[in-house]
Amino acid sequence: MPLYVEKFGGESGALPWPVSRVLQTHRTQMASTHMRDLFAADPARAERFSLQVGDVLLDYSKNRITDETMRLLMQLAEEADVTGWRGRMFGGEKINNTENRAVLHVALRNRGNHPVIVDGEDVMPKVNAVIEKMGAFAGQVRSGEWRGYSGERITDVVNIGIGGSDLGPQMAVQALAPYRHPQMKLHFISNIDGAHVKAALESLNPATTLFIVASKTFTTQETMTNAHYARTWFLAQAQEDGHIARHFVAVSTNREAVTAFGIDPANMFEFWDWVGGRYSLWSAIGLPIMLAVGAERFIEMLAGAHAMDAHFREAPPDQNMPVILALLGVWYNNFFGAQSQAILPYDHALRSLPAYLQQADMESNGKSVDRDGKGVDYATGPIIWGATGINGQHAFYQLLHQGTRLVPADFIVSLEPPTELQEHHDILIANVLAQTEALMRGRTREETQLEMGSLEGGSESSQAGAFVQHKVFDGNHPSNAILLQTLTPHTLGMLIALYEHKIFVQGVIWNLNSYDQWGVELGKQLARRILPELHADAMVSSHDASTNSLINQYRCIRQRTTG
Ligand code: G6Q
Repeated sequence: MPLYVEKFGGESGALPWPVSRVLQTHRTQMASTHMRDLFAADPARAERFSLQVGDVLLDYSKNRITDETMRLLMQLAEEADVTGWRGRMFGGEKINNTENRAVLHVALRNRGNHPVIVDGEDVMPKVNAVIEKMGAFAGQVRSGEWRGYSGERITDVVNIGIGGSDLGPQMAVQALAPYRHPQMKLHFISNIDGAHVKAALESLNPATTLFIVASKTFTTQETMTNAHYARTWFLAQAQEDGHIARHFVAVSTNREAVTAFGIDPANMFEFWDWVGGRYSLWSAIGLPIMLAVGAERFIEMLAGAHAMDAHFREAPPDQNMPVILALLGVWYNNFFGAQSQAILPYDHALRSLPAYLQQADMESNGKSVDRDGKGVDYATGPIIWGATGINGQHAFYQLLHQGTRLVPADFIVSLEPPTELQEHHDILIANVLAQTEALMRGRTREETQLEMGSLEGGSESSQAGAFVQHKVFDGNHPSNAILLQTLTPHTLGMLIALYEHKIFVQGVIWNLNSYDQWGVELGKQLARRILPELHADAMVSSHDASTNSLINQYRCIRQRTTG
């Protein structure tokens, strides 16, 4: 039985490239092809559809593809001019056209140090200067040379930031936990819910705590409110404003606002408008990562990303990992009607990766107008979701196996065990391999009957027949296996850069500007309008009936609780 989405898929209009029509016809031809048969017919399939870059292996053989599919998808990349756009990005052209900005997170990890020109200026000297300044600062804090106002060493670092100024460093600090300084604890405050900041500060000692206020704009309401609260909390004990300099540093592009907050500009780590928030963990926004694991490890992470950049820049499209991953995503998104993409790490250290990629991908390609502001009639970025795979197996995998939706999945695995618990690791690996196999193969009615023993005697009752159906799996569910030799700063850098470039390539194929985020800006404006109305004396009536009523209910509660 065809999947629901396949039956009603094709609602998406055609992509604006000629080969799209050919791909549509090819997809119809592929409708009855089962991956099980493709594997049976070609013993070399896994080898042919696998690619190794350094310590990262991509096995994409469990996809609904043939050589012809890949040939057509490569043609799609060519017609969309992926190579040309790639050159424009690396060349510092202002491909973020709605904000008139270059897109140069690749310059932040340009370990080869070749000049990167923006507005006639090589940005590498200032990139390197900030890395050096971060390194010197991190070194002092980590060694205990940097002391708090009472003369004690710093034991806790609190990053106050949100979105791109939170998710990246938080994910990377967690991923690199085995490399962490044993006497340094990292905390992340993002939520404006007072419960978050209260709980985070509860067990901390102001005298041994360092705050990083991380905000590209230094105007984001959530971050600034939490930062002001933290400053008040700190001063309640430290008393003197002069002590702030030992305990508050800023990461921002806005020197004026940092100074106005009371942070010494000498304690400000700079980055630039050509670094998008969700691509900023390579910049000074990565300061918490450096404090946790040290400058050397941080630079190893940059070097890993640089290695993936070099691969993306140089490898031919059909041997190019980000290009292949992107095209497979487009194949399901635009030709099979798949609405989402699951990210399933089988590595506890990567448990925040799905949330990180959710922002990276959905903020970049969740757009409905093309680069020229014209509405699109084809599907663009998918819904990105996921969680650690092993927990997911006991929760949402049921839908992946037997639901009515097509959900392409990326399984991310570290081959070497992260601990000495070898048996745990063997079980983990056995599970991920079993899942990718089961999703691909499924289980036929016959196999199910044999397993249940219900074929014995030659016939089955209609009751038994119906029951068998519950245990049948269609299979043919696509997945990629991304295998890391082991999770290190270097492979983490490669992995993140792999996804960044995948997102870039998909943006090119969907003809989007992947680097603006007007939806986020709207949220920043709207709440500011409602905020004063929450403590207005008179009933609020300037919105729609629902919003008015919700505001007024809150006003009543607020009046009651604040007297
Ligand atoms: C990322 C987005 C957004 C941003 C946050 C925080 O690409 O622009 O998630 O990172 O809104 O912004 P600030 O760093 O300016 O506080």
